[in-house]
Amino acid sequence: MAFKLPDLPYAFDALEPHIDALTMEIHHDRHHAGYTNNLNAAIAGTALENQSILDILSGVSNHGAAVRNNGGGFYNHSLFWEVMGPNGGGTPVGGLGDDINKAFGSFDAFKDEFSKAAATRFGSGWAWLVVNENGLVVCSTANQDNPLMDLADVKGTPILGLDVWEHAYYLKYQNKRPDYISNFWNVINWDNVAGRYADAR
Ligand code: MN3
Repeated sequence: MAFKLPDLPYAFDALEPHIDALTMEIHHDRHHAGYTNNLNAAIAGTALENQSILDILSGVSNHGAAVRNNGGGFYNHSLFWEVMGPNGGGTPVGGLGDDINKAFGSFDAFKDEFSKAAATRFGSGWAWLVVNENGLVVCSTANQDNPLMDLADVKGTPILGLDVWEHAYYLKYQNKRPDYISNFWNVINWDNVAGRYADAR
């Protein structure tokens, strides 16, 4: 198997009450497992078996829909689990906090822009904070696309991502996506995001 489903780095109930344990279990053990298995099936016996996920995504326009959807799903969820955690929330400190203030005016202004990107993504997709040649930028993508893909409208290195597929919140929040988005801020692991920012620069 080329790619392996990463373990969830905390217990299913670690993000309660903001994200419920059953949603986390189904999301990781079924959805993320499914993307991983389907990615491996899509690349089996091809040259992509020997490529990193970053190389596959950066050339994804050359591959089929199965690689695009499942390669994105594999990568996006691997990032998503890590940028959240128990005892999360608050605001980023150090260089990332300073640069968010510079790029967006304030942390609250950044929060509004990111939340709006998540709320207005029609249907299934993701909201992102990325680093690119313009600095820190907020964007969103449809389905399992992401800013690492050569076909993305806004390209860059994602350092924070929010899954706004209904499977990410429907059990607890039903149709109230804005409530899920506002509670996401309570579970962000800013140390992980700051580490990704340092690596990306
Ligand atoms: Mn998902």
